[in-house]
Amino acid sequence: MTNTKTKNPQTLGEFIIEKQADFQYSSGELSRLLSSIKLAAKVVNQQVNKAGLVDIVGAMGNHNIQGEEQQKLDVFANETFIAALNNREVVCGIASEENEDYIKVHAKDNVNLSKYVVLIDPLDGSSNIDVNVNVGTIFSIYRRTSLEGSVQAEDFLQPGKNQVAAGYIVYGSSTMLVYTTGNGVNGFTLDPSLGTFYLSHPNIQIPKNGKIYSINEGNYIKFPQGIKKYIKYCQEENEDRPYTSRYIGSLVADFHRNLLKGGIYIYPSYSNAPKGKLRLLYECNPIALLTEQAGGKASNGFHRILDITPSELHERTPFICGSKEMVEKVEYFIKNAK
Ligand code: P6P
Repeated sequence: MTNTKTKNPQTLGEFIIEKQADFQYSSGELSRLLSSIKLAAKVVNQQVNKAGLVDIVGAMGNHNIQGEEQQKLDVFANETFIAALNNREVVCGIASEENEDYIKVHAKDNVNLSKYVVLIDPLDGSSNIDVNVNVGTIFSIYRRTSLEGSVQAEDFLQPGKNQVAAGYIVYGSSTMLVYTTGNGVNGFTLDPSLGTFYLSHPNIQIPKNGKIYSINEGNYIKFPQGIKKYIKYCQEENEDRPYTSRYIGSLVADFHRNLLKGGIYIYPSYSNAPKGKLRLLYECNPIALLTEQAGGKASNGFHRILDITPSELHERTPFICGSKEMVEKVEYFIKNAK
């Protein structure tokens, strides 16, 4: 006797279609865009999951525009997401951490009516691939601002508050796709046997406070005074402290854990990285939108990340994001550092 009470969990495809109604005058274009990201996520997941078995691990010998040695899986992920977005003509432009300049997507009949641009970090944390640590893909979607013709730089250089959607895929013990279109944050877990993402974490809310702090303490001596004081605050025997230090070296994995359990991720500016290390457009802005949609906070220590107007595609920013009260505590220490 099957238990008719247990409703099948909703698939990502069903959810995207159902939520399409959230968009006034929705033409279904954003739904098709999100579906192409879903497809690329499955293809990349397949390769990430067998990275140790096929000749796809290990540096390709090339260096990306960041000067970072490109792991083969980086290149594969980048090409997979670009192809998925290109082939369905759902975007007019694509920017990627792996590409120096943005890509103009030309429709077959040269009339590209798509109104969206996508920015991606195709495989964040990729230096962890060959040691089997979680990696992730981060994506950010805007409506173009230029009115006609090919996509322009201005379409990508928008403040993060203009994003129409943002999310990530975390390839880990299970593979999850977490995203927002401005109406809350929802998480979907891939059933690899069916190749289907199912709604597993509806309406995610990050706890207002937490006991996990994520920062590369190896750089402690170079940190600004306020950050040093906050780290010492986390380690004090007092009230609800000491906190737990958890740092994987993969933003998506560290953020995902803090989103579900409460916590804070910090990549500050310091002597070696005067503007921090993380990229504003395709790492910090999408994660900041998810953070705020889940009830948390994301700043550069002084200003809301989503209010920053970028001046260049690959610009960096100091990044502090997670549980609201923890971010506010760091901001307090930064502002009152002697
Ligand atoms: P570090 C990965 O390269 C990344 O962009 C983030 O995913 C990660 O949190 C951070 O850099 C790690 O940087 O300097 O601590 O190794």
